[in-house]
Amino acid sequence: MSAKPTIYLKDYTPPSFLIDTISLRFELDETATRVKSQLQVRRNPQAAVTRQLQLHGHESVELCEIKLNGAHLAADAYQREAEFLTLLDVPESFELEIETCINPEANTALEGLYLSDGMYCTQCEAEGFRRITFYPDRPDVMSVFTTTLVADASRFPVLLGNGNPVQRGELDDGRHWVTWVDPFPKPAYLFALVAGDLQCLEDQFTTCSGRQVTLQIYAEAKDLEKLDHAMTALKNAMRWDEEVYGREYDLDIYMIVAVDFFNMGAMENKGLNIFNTACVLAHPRTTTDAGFQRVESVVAHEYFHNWSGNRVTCRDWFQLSLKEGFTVFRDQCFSADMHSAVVQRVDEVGILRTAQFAEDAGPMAHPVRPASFIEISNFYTLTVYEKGAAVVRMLHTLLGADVFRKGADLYFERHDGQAVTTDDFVQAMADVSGRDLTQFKRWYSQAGTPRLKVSDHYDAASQRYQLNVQQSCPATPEAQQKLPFHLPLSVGLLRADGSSFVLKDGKTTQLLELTEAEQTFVFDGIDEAPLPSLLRDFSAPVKLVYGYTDEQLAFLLSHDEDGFNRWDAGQQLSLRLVNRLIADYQQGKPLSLPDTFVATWQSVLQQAPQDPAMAALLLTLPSEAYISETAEQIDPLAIHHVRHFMRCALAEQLESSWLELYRQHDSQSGYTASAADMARRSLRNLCLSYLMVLESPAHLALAQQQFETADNMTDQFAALISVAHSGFRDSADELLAEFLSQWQHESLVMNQWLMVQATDPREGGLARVQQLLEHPVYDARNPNKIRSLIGAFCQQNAVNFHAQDGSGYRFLADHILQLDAQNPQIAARLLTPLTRWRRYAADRQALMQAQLQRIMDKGQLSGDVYEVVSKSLCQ
Ligand code: 7MF
Ligand code: ZN
Repeated sequence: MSAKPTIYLKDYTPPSFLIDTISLRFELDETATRVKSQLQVRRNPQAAVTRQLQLHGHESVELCEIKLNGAHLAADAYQREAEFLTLLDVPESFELEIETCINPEANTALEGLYLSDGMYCTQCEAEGFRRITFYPDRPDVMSVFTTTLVADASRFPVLLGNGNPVQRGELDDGRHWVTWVDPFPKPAYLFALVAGDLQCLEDQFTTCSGRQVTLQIYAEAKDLEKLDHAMTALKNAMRWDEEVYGREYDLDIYMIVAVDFFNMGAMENKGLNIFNTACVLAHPRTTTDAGFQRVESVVAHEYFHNWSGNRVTCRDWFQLSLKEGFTVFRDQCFSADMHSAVVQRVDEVGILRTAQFAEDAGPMAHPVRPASFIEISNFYTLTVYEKGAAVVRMLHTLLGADVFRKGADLYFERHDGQAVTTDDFVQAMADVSGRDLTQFKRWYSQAGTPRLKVSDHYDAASQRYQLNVQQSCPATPEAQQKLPFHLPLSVGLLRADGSSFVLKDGKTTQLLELTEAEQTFVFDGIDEAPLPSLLRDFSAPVKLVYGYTDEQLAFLLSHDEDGFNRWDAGQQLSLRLVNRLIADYQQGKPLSLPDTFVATWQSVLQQAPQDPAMAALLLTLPSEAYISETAEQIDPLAIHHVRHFMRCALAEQLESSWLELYRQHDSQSGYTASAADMARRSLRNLCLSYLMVLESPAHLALAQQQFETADNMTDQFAALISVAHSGFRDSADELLAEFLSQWQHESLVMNQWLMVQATDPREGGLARVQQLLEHPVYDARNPNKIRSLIGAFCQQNAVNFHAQDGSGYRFLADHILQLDAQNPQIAARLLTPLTRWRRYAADRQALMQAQLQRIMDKGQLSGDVYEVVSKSLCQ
């Protein structure tokens, strides 16, 4: 049982005291770091009068000394509880001095101050600062921070803090110190420090108003050569925010530090971002194209937070999507501008429609602005991030780009330096547009994925076409009944020749606004029966149902002018076939592919050279995860078997086309990271993956040759995975061994090596993973390793994880129990696949529930794991 109480949004009250300034001095030591903090405190005129000051403080923090206005506090003047330090009687305004002692080496949770590979770093979002010192650790308390770091000069030559360095010096004992001042008031979650033996790549950026900003990216010396891509991404992001949002950077220096031990992707600490090495290091030899793109988008995301998150921050953690949803929307638009907009959209909708929709249908479902939580770190979710971004995107679509920009300007201007709410964000949009967005705000308060049921009617005599749309939303833990949403439904109408009708305002895409549970939209002057193209560019995060025939989907696939819908038509067409084949498989019938389906693929293959990026998307079958999300009940074995069967049949029947395309898309000259080259590689490697399922020695030789001769990780890794997951066992083992010896000193490459093996669908997966847990490249304390091995096995190896004997579930539960004492955030995140037990048949349900119960019965759980397990069991 967890003793942690549930926190409710409705209970929010402003802070009783404000902290105008905080001055921190860290005497860094592996096991006993001394932290002196000096606070200027005053009562909040906006809050109810009280003489009690309650400060947060984690139980691991030792209180050494406390002084008020220079005088030691008597022991009966304060109370120390597990999570708090309460001063019982304080004046209106005063100076508070606190000295604490903490142990970075013992910090395996990686929250607060800890050691990553011998270097000091911090992670304070959301509630890590209370593991450093006693403080009102809530985002609506904003203060000007001054930080002094003191450490051994030879082992920790680099000492970094937020803001600008203002003073430095040396002590007699071989230690040195640096003082940093951040002039912008900020909440404690944006505090950071780093101390280590680091090298940096430095560059300059001239802002739109002509100010010079120094850019520095720090890493261990061996990784210095992997920082160029992040630097380019940073400069592109800075320019983009100036051009698209009119937002300029505000300090003289912007630093990024790469660390190996990190619970998440990255963190936007003011002026001092800290990044997981996996999200900042990139080099063609060691990083795949997907890795390059991740680095670019994470660098941009953290940079964009400087305005959407730091200058304007969250009032409380229920408002998390205020900064995260908006910032994800911003980084999505940035990536779309840097690369192919359709490919970017397909990728982001893929995440939303598989993982977020699944979350919205499970026991942890919550609104974009949750109403309650036990542990806030469990709410850094796809709903807050991805659905939150989709909600901001809908405002952009409803208001148009120009009005949206004016709304963003007003929001930043009105709330600069404040901690605000999602209502404030929407209000700025309402004020500039003159529109009433009250109903729209239901997107923030109602969970669940709405369903749109669309039907139509065409009357040739009156040339009138009508679309009828009904919306509904399933019950979720917080609410049985849902009110209708206000949402943009973008539609086009196709003629028989494939062209789009010109609709309102001379445009071929019309924006319909849904507000009612049922609505009918009328189109006049439609001179032939049209085929509707619905929800273009995925204009709202909903499940759309319309009775297309297979022929109509194939028509959209070849003719729709909306790239996203063209791709989606192909996906829906494949999905239907998948479902028919799953039914056949379950009834023991033989499987076969209809000729029409193969013919459709043949024609996509023929046109592939015209747009390789799009072709690579179109020629990829719906993922097992997406098939699972859309299934009535998930049968992991059937899904895997059917998808594999389809890949084999398509490979066999179109073998010469795959081979020809593979050969055509060979790189002519060396590697480049251009969009065209990435598209070429993705199509070529897709061809290889189809060829390899045929298990022919000739194709194996092709893959082996690609593995040996590749000058970049994208091609080498694609060859590796295609062989490693094939029936050629000996060749698979050989290549895996060769890859290991080639890259054993590259930690991030070894994550990929672990992942290939963890996701291998062939029999005996669990045993292989268990062996790898003992391998020298594995490190049970490093979150990246845990995710690459245990996480990948449980989330991307459905056939093995869902083994009928329940061994996969037991394995996961064993590791959660072990991990919870070490790193509760990672333990809770790893739980996700077990929480989905209701989606499976009774036998698997029982096995999954039994493991959840076993975790629950352990007792002494962290709040993180307790919240997820208890909610999963009671729903
Ligand atoms: C791009 O949001 C998109 C999302 C919190 C940590 C980074 O900037 C962040 C941090 C989590 C989950 C996803 C992301 C982040 C975090 C993230 C990173 C890059 N404020 Br938890
Ligand atoms: Zn973020």
